[in-house]
Amino acid sequence: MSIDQARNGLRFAVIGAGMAGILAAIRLNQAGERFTLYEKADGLGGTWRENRYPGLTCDVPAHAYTYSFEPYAEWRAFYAKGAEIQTYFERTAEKYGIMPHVRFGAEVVSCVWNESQACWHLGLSSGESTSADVVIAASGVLHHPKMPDIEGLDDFAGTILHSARWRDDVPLDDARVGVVGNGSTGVQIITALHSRAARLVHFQRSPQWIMPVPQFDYSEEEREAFRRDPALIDAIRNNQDYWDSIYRFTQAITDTHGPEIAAIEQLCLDNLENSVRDPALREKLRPDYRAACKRLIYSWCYYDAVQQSNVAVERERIVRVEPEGVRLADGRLQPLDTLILATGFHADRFIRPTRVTGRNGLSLDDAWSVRPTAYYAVTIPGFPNFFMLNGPTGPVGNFSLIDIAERQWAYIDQLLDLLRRGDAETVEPSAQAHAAYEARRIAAAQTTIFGSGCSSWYLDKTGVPASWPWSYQAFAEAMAAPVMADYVLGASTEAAE
Ligand code: NA7
Repeated sequence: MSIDQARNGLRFAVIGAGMAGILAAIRLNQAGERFTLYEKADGLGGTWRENRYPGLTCDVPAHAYTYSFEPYAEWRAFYAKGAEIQTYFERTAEKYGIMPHVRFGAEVVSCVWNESQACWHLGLSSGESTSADVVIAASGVLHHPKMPDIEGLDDFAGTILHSARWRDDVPLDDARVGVVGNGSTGVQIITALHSRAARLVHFQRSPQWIMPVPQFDYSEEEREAFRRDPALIDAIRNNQDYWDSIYRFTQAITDTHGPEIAAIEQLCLDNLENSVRDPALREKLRPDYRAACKRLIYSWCYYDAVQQSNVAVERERIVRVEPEGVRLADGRLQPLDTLILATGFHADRFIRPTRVTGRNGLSLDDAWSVRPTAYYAVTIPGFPNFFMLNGPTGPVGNFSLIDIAERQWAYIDQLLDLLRRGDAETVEPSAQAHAAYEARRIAAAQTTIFGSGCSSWYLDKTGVPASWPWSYQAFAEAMAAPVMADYVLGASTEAAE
């Protein structure tokens, strides 16, 4: 097989048409590769297609939450709304010509490695099957809604729904609305609904650290300036203050007694003291765990919202849901017409429930029986030519996952070059390299702020923080070049012959 044949011969399957899958598809298209992007839903956008709740906003500045190669002059505000972000992804996918490669309504239910053919066999929910030499799993992290373990949810006489399963017929205007949960989602919903609901109750099991951030609109003149001169956008994206704040943030996560985390805590505490007038409400809203242990909430208007006369913060424990509303531990009933469950997601599924089976019949469920894991968040021993974007143990936090995915793609692309050149037929990390990485990662993760004693979706089921435990710069360095010695290369067909 010549080098050219090797380069043209690979067939790629990308699973998931969200931010990361679109990125992979664009890069594969630019490289002239043969690929199909499988998407179980009828549209692209992933989390931005799925989440449509009022107030949905990305907590990363809009100009930083874009692909590096596709700046966008049209953002209407510093922090963009979900619908705008969805439009951005749709436009970008169109512009880069990937739509003809997307198969919508095509859920991949199984991926099985075929040793003799050295390729993956994919089963679709339609019953069809297909094969690919390389699988890119870009199926997202937060997409399996978590229902709370509260008794009586089915008994509620009004409308009840999870925030990620929004419906346009939900009674909100002049209604009595309850929101359970105060992660980013619950907080954003409260800020959007206080001016619409007759009464709004925010049920909080644990108060949150609220980081004050500026929000402002971009005027039409500013957008016109961005259109004329994309360098203005680059200046925002590459703004040193912005990057310094990210570096400080990851420093804060990893050095739990350092000045960076102390500064974040002080900023949030000052925000609470200065923004909330009523001392009793202030105490209700005061967290009793370390800042950034859960994902920090970035908000410019939450404290304003909860001080409106029609809004109540409820810290009493929920006992059950009854037909008329929510019954609390002290016996009170909060009567409601609508109950919104902003109770988060099962963050440990990744590509599952797709059944992935690697070498020697090893299932991903078995490989992940203790916790989901991947070597440097990208590759898994026993699963050759299988690459994850935003997979387990990758960085999470208040920064752009687009940047994370782009760096991961640059890393994957270097491994793909081995296959393209015909240097190898398969590539996967060695079990030893992965075990050493995971041991180092777990040891470091336990000392991060995420492991400082709070519950959150950042923790795996054993209580260990599931994410990248080192600095942003360390991640950038790791992604710049794979350590090839840590990879096992399967002989290429020609080499074997
Ligand atoms: P999160 O951040 O996982 O928040 C879920 C919230 O729901 C959190 O406040 C939980 O309280 C609360 N919760 C969950 N179960 C219950 C029960 N049974 N009773 C009361 N309260 C409950 O989800 P989000 O959707 O807000 O955000 C997820 C990510 O999406 C976010 O970090 C961004 O990355 C985007 P707890 O804190 O556990 O006491």
